[in-house]
Amino acid sequence: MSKHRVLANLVSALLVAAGVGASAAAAAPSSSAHMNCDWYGWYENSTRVAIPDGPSGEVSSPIPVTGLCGSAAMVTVNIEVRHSFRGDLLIDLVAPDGTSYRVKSPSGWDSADDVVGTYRVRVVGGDPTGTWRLRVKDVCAADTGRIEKWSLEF
Ligand SMILES: [Ca+2]
Repeated sequence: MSKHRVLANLVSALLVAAGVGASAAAAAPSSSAHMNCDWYGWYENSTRVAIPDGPSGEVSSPIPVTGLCGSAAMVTVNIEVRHSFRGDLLIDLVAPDGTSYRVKSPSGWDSADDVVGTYRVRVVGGDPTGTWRLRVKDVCAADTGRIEKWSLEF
């Protein structure tokens, strides 16, 4: 086997190991199911939800996701939470399969208001169809707030 051939085989094996072969196959629509789905999706829940005060306040806001092709490995989460002491807050993104991904940890030193920002969350690849949830916990008494809105981009 030539040196060039060995290299080609190695690259091919690495691509398969990295799952590139699988996604390349998925990227070439061959069935009608793939023709009725989108490769990009933006979903929002703008229903205001009050966050019960800590130390054990917890609330979650759902976003149902449908119509996406392929699998999700990275999700962009846009969050607008209004709160008078954001260090109280622990925020997780919960996937349809129940796996939770930490978006923000609480901090007793962070006395600023509000959590407003965009977070890139790496998730275990899989079918993104189903109900995603933003779960917000308030771990300390006194200050309160609400989820104003949040959205997901795939
Ligand atoms: Ca609180």
